Amino acid sequence: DLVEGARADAATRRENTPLSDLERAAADVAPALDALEALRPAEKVKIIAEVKRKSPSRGHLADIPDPAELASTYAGAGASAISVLTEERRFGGSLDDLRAVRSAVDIPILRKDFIVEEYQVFEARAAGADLVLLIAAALDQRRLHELHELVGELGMTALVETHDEDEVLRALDVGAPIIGVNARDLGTFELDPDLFGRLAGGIPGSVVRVAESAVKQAADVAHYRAAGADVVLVGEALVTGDPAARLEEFLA
Ligand code: IGP
Repeated sequence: DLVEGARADAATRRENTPLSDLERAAADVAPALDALEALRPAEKVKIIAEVKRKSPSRGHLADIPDPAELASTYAGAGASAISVLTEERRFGGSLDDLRAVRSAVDIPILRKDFIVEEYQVFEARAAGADLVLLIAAALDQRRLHELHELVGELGMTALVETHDEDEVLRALDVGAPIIGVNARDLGTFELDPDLFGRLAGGIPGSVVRVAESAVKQAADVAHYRAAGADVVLVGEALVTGDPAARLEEFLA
């Protein structure tokens, strides 16, 4: 499955780059940007724009030969942060993509992957990430807590992704400052655009609420906003169209 694939790929990278090297690299890069500040609730909805080539549910979306250029376009069009899918097998991403994006923008960058080990968190920081996705469904509570702590120790911010009420409670229990609700079930790939609205009431206003997935048009952003989203995370709709034009519509 997705988690085991990500774990195996991390183990392969670890053979070339031991954890001690990564720890040093993570200490040498510029400190993480304040993602919480960048995503703080405001009068207008904010958008995290995603660099996404393909997905297991949707197949090929876009080639994206130059992720740095796409990220610059996103930043120029008003994105508050950039999400970079680094999962290679099913999403066609890489840490090279994240490094390229880091060199191009000065807004926070989210490492979007199936993160289950400390090694991957150090990789994220060494590559210049400011935010790390932690998927509650992929982690038991102890792992979620440990990885969440490490993300904070490295100066980054976690975005804890949830898909039901119990996972929201688990995210709150570890003190997640940013909680996402993914409309897509990562087991069945089914979309439920109303899930965010059902779960949002259980997320206190002191936490940044992120609606993830299922935005096709501006009305979908408005729908999430009306349901309480501070931030909306959009991938497919941006990479399959004119990214700047779409982003501007979504932010209008
Ligand atoms: C973006 P969409 O429907 O706009 O392309 O979705 C993002 O929410 C989605 O890529 C995503 C994801 C994930 C991918 C959300 N959580 C976890 C991989 C792993």
